[in-house]
Amino acid sequence: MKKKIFSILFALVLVVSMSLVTAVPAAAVDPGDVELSTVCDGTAEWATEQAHSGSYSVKFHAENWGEDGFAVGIPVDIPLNEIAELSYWRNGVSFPAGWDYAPPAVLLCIDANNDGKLDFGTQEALEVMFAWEKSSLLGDDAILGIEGDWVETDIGWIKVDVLAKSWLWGGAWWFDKTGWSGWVTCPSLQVFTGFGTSDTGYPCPIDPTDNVMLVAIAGGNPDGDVYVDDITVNEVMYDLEPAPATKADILKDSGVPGKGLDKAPGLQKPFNPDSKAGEHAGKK
Ligand SMILES: [Ca+2]
Ligand SMILES: [Ca+2]
Ligand SMILES: [Ca+2]
Repeated sequence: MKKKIFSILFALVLVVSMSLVTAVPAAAVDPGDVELSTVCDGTAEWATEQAHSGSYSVKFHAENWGEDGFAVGIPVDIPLNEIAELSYWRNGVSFPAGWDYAPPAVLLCIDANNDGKLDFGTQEALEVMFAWEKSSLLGDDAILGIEGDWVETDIGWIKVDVLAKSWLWGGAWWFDKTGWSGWVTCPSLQVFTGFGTSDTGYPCPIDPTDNVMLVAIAGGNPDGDVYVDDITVNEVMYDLEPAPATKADILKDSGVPGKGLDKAPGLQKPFNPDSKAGEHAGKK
C-alpha cells in the first residue's frame, strides 16, 4: 500500500514538473516536445521513406486489431472555440489489396477543469482510447475525439481537414473519468456549445472556452503503415521533424559509454556537423 501511495505521489510530482517544462507557446514548439506513444505491439517512429515536409514524417504500424495502438502528440494551448484550422497530412501504404484503411483519430486533450494544466499526456490518452476502463488516467480533464474517414490505401499524401468533418451522424465523442459520451452530434466545432451527458449520466466537463493543451493523432489500424506529417493548428504548422542530434547523442553513437553524457550540460546542445567532433569521438 505504501509503495502504491509513493508511486501515485511520484506520478503527481512528475505531472506537475512536466507541465512546468512543457509550458511553451504553441508557435515555438520544440521538436523534443513531440510525444510518440504506443500500446502493445504498435509502433510510432520517425521515418524518412515518406515525408510531406522536410526529411521526416511519423510512421505508425500495428499488427493486431483492438490491441496495438500508436499516437503522436503535440502540446498546444488554445481555447477549443478558437480553433479555426485543424488539419494534418496522412499517407497509408501497403494495406491489404482492395482494402480501405481506418486513418487515425484526432484526440483534442482538454484542460476541462481549467486549472492551467493537463492531467495526462499522449500515452495516457492512447491507453484510455484502447482500454476505456482506464479513464481514471485522465484525472479531472477530458478528451474530445474525432474519428477519421476510411480511405483507399496507396493513393499518396492526403490532407485531412478535421474541422470540415460533419458529426451530425456521429464521428466524434468525448471521454472523461466518468465515462464515454456515446457518439456526439455537432455540425462543427464552431457551433459547439457543449455536449450531453456521458453513458453513466454525468455532465460533460468540456466547455467551448476550455483550453486544448495537447493535440494527439492516434490509431491502431493493422497490417499497413500510416505516415503522418504537417499537423496544422490555426496558423502554426508542426512539420514533424525530429530534434537535431545532440553532442551527447553523437558521442553515444560513437561508442562512448552513455553514463553521465545525458547530464553534462555542454553536451545537450545540437551537434554541429562542421566541427568534426563526431568523427574523432571515442577514438584514442
Ligand atoms: Ca516532416
Ligand atoms: Ca486540468
Ligand atoms: Ca470545463
